[in-house]
Amino acid sequence: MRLSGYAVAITVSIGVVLSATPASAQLDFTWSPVVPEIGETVVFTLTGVTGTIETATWTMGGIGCDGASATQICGPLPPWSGEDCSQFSFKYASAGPKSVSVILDLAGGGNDSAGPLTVNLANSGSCDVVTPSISYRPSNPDIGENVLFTINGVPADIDKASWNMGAIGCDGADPTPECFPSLWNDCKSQAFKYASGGDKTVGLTVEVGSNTFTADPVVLTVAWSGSCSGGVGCTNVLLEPGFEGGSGSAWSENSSNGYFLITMNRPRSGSFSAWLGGIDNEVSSVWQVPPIDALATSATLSYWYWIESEDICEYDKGGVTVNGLLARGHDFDLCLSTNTSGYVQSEIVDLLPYAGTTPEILFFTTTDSSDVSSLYIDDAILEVCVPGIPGDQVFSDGFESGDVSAWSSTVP
Ligand SMILES: [Ca+2]
Ligand SMILES: [Ca+2]
Repeated sequence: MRLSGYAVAITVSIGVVLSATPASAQLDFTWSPVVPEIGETVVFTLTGVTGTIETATWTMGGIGCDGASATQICGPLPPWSGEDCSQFSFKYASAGPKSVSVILDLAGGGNDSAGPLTVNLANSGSCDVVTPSISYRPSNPDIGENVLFTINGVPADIDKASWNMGAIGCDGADPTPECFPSLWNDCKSQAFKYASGGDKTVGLTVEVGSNTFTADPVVLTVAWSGSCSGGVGCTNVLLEPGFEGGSGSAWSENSSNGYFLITMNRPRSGSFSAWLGGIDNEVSSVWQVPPIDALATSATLSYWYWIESEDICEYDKGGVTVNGLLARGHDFDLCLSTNTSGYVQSEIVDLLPYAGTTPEILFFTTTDSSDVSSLYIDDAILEVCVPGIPGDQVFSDGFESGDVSAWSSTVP
């Protein structure tokens, strides 16, 4: 009897420990990383859960990236259905202390809570998604030709861009240039001239906030033609290519409704861009007549554009004309399905056939009577390359030897 009695007593005391102690004293949570950055994924993990979670209601102490609510409920409804609510991820949109607590509804009607605990967010990081990638043009450069590399996928300001061009450049140029932003340079592009031909693997890391992001390397092939010593010099012959002079400056403009077209509405660089369209029944145009040197070995126009339209296709148009002729491939339908949701870089217009002239380069839109469309233009480049060697050698590119292919490019 006494032995039996002891046994009963032990059983009861164990039972008290396991089930009679209030569960709320046991529920807790941890998070990782301990001191997260803005925009960094913070994983909260519940410990001491004493049943099956039906819903977990988190009070985050601050809103999340993309406006995520400061109250988050993990439960049986989408998008949570089927998820294990013992873990929960969140990205904070701001720095400083966040008072975090959680309330659980448990299967069978019980509930439990933990917190508040303070999560201290570091004053660094960003909600901006940073996925840098590299593009470049021209696609098949020669030795000594200017290659323009562009960083895509980094909407935030870059604090530093570190390149590895994969080979030495002309004049012994460092193959690992670094760019720190200035008033004139946002570091989102980098020019380089290769001193040799062959395949070059180009790498890039960018620093945004205190984070470093690495782009996937790209391989470009430099043709074994051309040379650094040829002394080809290239310049952008457009004045105010970023429209930073505002209206009434280097660009001529005309709006059928009498609007100023160079505005501060949607700059890609600096403060200004050209805003064409933007109202119904409008014909907008901006233009320049830049000189293209008679000795040019290349003359290429490119620009950044943003299509924003509420219309269906076929009614609102935009594009580029050269001396009044539509540039092939640069005539845009401005409509819902061609919206670019931001600036994109154009293809190149080959203007070498205009060497020795001052062609009129014109950007335009026309809109009809309903459903408005806009075409924004910024950062136009008409890069004209001219040999920088004495006059008696300027035809050494083959013009005099009968190879006229470089001089007879198709008219846009
Ligand atoms: Ca600009
Ligand atoms: Ca329209």
